[in-house]
Amino acid sequence: MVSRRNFFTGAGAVAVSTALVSRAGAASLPEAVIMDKAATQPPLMPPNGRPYNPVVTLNGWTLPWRMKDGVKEFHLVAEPVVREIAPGMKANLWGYNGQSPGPTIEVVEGDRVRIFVTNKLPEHTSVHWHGQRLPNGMDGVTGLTQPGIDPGKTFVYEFVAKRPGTFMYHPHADEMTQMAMGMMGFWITHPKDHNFMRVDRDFCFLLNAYDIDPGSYTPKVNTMLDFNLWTFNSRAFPGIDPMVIAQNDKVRIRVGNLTMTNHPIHMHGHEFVVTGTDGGWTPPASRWPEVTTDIAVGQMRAIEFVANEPGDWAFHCHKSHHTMNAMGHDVPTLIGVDQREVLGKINKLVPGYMVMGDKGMADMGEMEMPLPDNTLPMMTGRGPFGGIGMGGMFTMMKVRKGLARGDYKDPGWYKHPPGTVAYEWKEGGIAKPEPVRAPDADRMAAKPGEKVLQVTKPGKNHAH
Ligand SMILES: [Cu+2]
Repeated sequence: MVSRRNFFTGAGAVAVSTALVSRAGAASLPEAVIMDKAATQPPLMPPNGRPYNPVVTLNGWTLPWRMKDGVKEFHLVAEPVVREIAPGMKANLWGYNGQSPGPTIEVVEGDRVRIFVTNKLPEHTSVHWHGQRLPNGMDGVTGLTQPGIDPGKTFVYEFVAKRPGTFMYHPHADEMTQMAMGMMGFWITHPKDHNFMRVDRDFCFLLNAYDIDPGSYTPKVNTMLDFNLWTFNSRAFPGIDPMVIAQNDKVRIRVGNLTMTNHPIHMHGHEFVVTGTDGGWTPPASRWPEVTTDIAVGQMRAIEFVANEPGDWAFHCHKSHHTMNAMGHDVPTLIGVDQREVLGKINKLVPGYMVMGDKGMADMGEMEMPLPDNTLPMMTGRGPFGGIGMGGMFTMMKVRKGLARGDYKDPGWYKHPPGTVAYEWKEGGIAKPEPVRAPDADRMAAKPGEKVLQVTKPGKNHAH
């Protein structure tokens, strides 16, 4: 972590210290800690206050606080930030304390919390504490419950964290712009009894989305649906860290959705139950096992399971366009279209033009096509067996035997026990045996060279 105060240390620090101390003393603002890394930070063990089991924010961090007369004091700074979406691509976003999303705030049920919010954006803002029980005037809706926080001003929010559970924070001020630019963060209120619904690993992240043209850095804020970067905590795979888990750990994953559409979040290898929603913990009798849960806009879900199957298990949004990076859209479907003749003609006009997508799009993931600077290829993640063919809202749960408690280091690729990986079939040493098929199978399959794709333009053959 980088402290803003670090700027004042070193030579000359003594000379100016008196002035700084008296100014800080008068203002009494807690330090605004900033983060300069997009990597997942280790859980922040509470240095004071009541004990709790901290969460791990995927590609994020938890904001340290100051304890003052029994009140937990935090300092959020709303400001423009540069966020690395994945190695090779950075975005000009707005966020808090150096990153977008902002830091996770962790408190305990019953804590009195005071949050100082300093606005370093070029326009007014506010912070709404999504899901909290609090005095109406602390709810952060510009114009309705408070005036906007003008650039350069600091506002104070103060309330008791009454209900334990999973929350978010975001502006209610020019929100179409400010949320499209990445202003959001996670909030966890831990239960007073730190053994209540205790888990071994507790992960959290937000679903968000951006529309950034290939080669540019700043999101288009007027986009309503057609986003091209689908992200977990403003990171796109392969920029998203894996969730590292010890075998047989009880695991909770908390997800909040601040995009403009729903996301069916899907887990491989295990079943889970939804143990928490925006409104709190679900009654145990209301839970059922599933492997996908749909998270609507503005919702939070906490899912739980025992990670007893070792491996590298995929964890992703099941909308297939959401596991693609930019360039995934506005590409015509050319499957089955033989472009060789066209290619010859185009090459006379545009030397080096490439045929794309006539056998599907998989080849586009690894294509040696020149991309504009600061652009992520559609699907760049590589695994031990080759290209993973996904980007966007995708990561892995790496479940390993014998990991120490608190060890979140990437353990590398899973080493499969012998005989447990899908393999190529060979018959008598022949790698590509002709499959035996029913006598009339040929009648149903397309013959080589046969025209199987017919495009009918709507309107031509329609009576209306
Ligand atoms: Cu999705």
